[in-house]
Amino acid sequence: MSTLTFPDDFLWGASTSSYQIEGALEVDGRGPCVWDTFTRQGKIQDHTTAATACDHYHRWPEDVGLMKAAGFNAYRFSIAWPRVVPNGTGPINPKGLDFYDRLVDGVLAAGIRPMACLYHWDLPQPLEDEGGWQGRAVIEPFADYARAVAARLADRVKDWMMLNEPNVVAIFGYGVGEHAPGHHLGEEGILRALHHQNLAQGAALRALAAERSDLTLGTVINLQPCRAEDDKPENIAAAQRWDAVWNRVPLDGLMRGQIPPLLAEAMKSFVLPGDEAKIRYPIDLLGINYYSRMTMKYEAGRPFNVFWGDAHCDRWTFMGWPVQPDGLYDLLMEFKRDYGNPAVYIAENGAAYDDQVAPDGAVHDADRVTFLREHIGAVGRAMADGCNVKGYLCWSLLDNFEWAFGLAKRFGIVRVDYETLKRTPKDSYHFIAEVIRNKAVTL
Ligand code: IFM
Repeated sequence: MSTLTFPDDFLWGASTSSYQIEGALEVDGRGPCVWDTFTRQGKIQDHTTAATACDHYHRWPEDVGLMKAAGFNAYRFSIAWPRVVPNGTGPINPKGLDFYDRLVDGVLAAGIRPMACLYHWDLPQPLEDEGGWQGRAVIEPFADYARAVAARLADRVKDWMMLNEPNVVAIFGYGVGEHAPGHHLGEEGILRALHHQNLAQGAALRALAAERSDLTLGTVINLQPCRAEDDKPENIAAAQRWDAVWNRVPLDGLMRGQIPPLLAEAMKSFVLPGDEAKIRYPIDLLGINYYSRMTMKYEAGRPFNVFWGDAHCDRWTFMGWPVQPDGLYDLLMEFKRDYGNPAVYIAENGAAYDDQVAPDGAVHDADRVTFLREHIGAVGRAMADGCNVKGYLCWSLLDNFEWAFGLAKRFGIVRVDYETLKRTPKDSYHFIAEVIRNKAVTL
């Protein structure tokens, strides 16, 4: 057994996103978003919707109480763009901002640092109707929305994340149609969506920096180490291509103002002169989401001729994702080596399992406890080896609407009964509370 300790000022908590937990989709002037449309089109596997989800919109005081009781000192949540600007552009909806105003006051009163993310996938439908992330019409509205939110909240919220996982939006939303808005636009659609999110992010970062100088500005990217399945040249090349798309377009765009050389030709028709300078920004804090590594091989007919899976793993989550805590350690060490060790925090890490309520009324989610222990351990090991990690926020506080999978996949450390909306802290919740109390994890 070994014990890894964490500094006193380490950030501990969880992340959530507006669409996945709030419900109240037609309340207080909220406008429609792409996920409302996608859900109505019958694209959700278990045919559930996010209409109620966890009803966090009304039950947030209870949820903040749960965070406080677990000893959290940080909470990353997202703000719903369609609540604040129902048409995506134009008039602000004060009632939408009122909700986040109350939430932020409640989070602060609980002694928790609110970390706000501006875009966790709920693109206002009117902006999608204008081409969404395929074009530039979204960029200025995003910066305007960022300004409007900051004008109301930045006196109290100091940590601002622009986007969450732009690569997932681009690949699954615009490339292969598995997420909203459901387009099958292939490689070019993916790269366009990535580039325009990068531009919107750059514009919003500059807008917030111009408003106030006391903010910690950043974004959230899910980085996944891409490895070739074997040493066949075509598989090595496939891994390099996918690394360029998945990791480097968002990361090198932001940190270096660079389009990955491997993709320069494919992106040249829509990258305009001066764009590189616009997408680069010296952020203060990067949120890294980590779930697993990706193992790649060549497969013709798929975007970028790449297939990913993982043949080299013996443990899987209920999502079918491999359990690879070493991948998190490797990722942090590689990031330190390649990007000069800037401040990062784990903005999401967690697992869905097929949780059941036991006869004693509790949820004994031993697999999730092991998952969290091993991944927090990987973070601790990377820190002991010099990585500049400031915090660990698990995904997620509550079971929630897992996008195209609906309510069936449960990621929460707190169970939500979707009939009664009763919250039940799982064993993993108590485990995290113990880690926070001890400022240490034992492996
Ligand atoms: O639920 C999602 C979240 O919205 C973004 N990151 C991955 C999570 C699990 O799929």
